[in-house]
Amino acid sequence: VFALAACGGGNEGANEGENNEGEGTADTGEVKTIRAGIGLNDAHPQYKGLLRFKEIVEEKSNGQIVVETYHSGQLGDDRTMTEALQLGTQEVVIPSTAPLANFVPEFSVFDFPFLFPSEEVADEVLDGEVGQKFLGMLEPQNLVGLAYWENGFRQVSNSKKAVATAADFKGLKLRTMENDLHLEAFRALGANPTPMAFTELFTAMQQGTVDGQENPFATIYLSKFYEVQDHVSNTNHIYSPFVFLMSKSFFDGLNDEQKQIVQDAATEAGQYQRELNREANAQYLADLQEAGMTYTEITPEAHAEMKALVQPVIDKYAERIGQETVQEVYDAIEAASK
Ligand code: KDG
Repeated sequence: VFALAACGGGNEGANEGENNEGEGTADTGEVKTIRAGIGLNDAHPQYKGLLRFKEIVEEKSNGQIVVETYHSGQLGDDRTMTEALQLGTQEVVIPSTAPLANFVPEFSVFDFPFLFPSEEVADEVLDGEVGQKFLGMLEPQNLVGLAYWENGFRQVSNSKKAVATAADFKGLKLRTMENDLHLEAFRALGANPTPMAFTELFTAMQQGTVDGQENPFATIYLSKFYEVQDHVSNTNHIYSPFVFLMSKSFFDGLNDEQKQIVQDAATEAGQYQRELNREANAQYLADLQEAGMTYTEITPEAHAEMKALVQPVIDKYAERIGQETVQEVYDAIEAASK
């Protein structure tokens, strides 16, 4: 609707002699529209962060860039929306790194189980040199990575039994994100995993196609998974970053000032989103128990056992990605952990 509204306000129709109204606010005349989509719903900090992005961009661009926000997979799931960015039919999506690894395999490294020891270390690595290097790998895929946001530490929930040790994964039908490493890691733990888009997950749990899933407490609570799940454990098995992506063709069409505006807004809104995400985490866990789920804490010994079981999968993917690249990530984590 907005895309053409102010088109050519500067010169076109100049010979008609009555076209000067409305000039002055806009120097280029053209209003650009960003359609931004996410899979999570409008209660999630990810959507609140997206609203903040909208606010900043619209204000700083004096309305020259308009942001339309879509949640709950209204525009598709992570994979289809990312493809839409490549085609130039959508401008922004904020997927987890896991489905993004289907576009740039190196991103799998961020989904290595038990990689990041804390959110703060993840921030430092992702916002630092190494994280930026990975964002650069997106360009040949027609994608521009503007910032990392946070999905967070993932936790297993299910409708069958309390998961306390690795042995409890045996036979559990778990939905995973569409990512081979996730699939293999859950197989190594003894589970029976199925890849599926987030948009199909609630129904799959409701109908019993899967017994459970894994997502941060925020998602489990805000997506009301407690209505169809009985048990949750702090498996903390993977820290999921989000990547704020923009279509490269759209980004290239912005002038330098506009590029800076969207870059700064993605970063600033991301910091806000991370804060919101962390602040509420403890509360979400309490809310889940309040809603009737049993909560099982994983002991350090059980964590160590899980880690040993998935190590061969990590080794396999480290080989595939390239030891040197993986080592850079390990070194950055070590440096950030000091
Ligand atoms: O908006 C983000 C979602 O689309 C997705 O990335 C959430 O972690 C997620 C999942 O399990 O699919």
